Amino acid sequence: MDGFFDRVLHVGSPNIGNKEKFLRLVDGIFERNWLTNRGPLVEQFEVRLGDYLGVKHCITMCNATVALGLVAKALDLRGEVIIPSLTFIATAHALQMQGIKPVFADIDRNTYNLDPAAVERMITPKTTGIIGVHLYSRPCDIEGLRAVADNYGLKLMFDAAHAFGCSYKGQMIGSFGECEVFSFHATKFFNTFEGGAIATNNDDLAEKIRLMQNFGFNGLDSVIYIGTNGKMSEISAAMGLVNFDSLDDFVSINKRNYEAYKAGLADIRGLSLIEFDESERCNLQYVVVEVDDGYPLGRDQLVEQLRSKNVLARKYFWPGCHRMEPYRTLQPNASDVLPVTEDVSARLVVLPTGTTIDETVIHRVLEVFYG
Ligand code: T4K
Repeated sequence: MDGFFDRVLHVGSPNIGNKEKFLRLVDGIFERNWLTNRGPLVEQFEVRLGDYLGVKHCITMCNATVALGLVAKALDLRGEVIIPSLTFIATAHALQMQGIKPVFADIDRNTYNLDPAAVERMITPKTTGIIGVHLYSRPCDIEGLRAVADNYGLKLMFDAAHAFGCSYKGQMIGSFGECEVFSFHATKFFNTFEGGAIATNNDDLAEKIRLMQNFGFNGLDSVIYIGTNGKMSEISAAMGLVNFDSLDDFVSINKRNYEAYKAGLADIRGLSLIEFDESERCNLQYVVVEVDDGYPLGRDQLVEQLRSKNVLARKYFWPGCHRMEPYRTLQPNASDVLPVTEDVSARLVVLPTGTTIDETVIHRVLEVFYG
């Protein structure tokens, strides 16, 4: 089986729509000589995003990490904010960079998302907010988190980096909590090279975010907030507009790939593919397998086997933010309250999907699992 794949199969291989249309849009950018700072493509893209998500405001951003930090500031989050540890490090860093302590709460064993009861246990007088992460496209227990937030007077927002195009109880992710933050990074199923967006139905918050993403300017010579440079460029918006036209195709391909993995893994003892609620919309951008004790290889051995065949499987998001710096040093006892996070993160393998692979490739990837 050596030399199995002659190219590396990546988890985050970008999906790219119609290149000719993209190049035409790029020509227009050069003709107008307008590259960034709310150009016409960014404005068009925001309208399309808002319509698609059914949300009043959708503000494009340079990336989701800056967006998370900006929103934390705009919502006046301070002291401590509760988040999961099983997430990309950006969720924690966006807070820590603002001098806010990310407090890690444990997750639900079945959904891998924040467990509202665990969140409640982590609340202290310093807590000001909760950031739920819709991990691997599966929505958080939004109602459960809402109840906790309301009971304690906390702000609730969501890191929806994985959940563009997904729904919760029939409503698109994007309009829950104070706001939701999407990532359109190259490795996401829908990308704008780098990029992201903040979606909200709150008019005041939207206005504030718009100013804060442009240094806080509210006119040529006037600044009214502390702000940053969080703007999306025209070239990214062009990519977004083009990829939008292929959005349904990207989802269908992910679905086809997911079904191929599901059929192939069904009979292998000790491996389970994460499942999605068929009644909801889902982008299926991560194919995540949990390795149980019944499988002959440990998770790390399996990943090594895959990598030896050029399948660059990932261990997202092992070992959890709490075991990475600076949190490992600042919060040395965090793991005491994260038994589910610790167990789950040591078992997950994320496999390649998206438009650059197909069922034939997946059948060969599956051969590695059969041993
Ligand atoms: N919140 C959550 C829950 C997130 O998952 C993320 C990002 C964020 C917030 C922050 O969003 P952004 O600020 O990035 O908008 C990658 C992505 O860089 C990151 O966006 C993503 N989550 C995370 C899950 O994955 P790395 O460090 O694993 O990336 P890297 O360079 O190892 O690339 C992943 C795979 O994709 C590799 O096998 C190579 C392949 N790849 C990558 C790029 C960039 C390609 O084939 N082509 C490419 O153009 O973080």
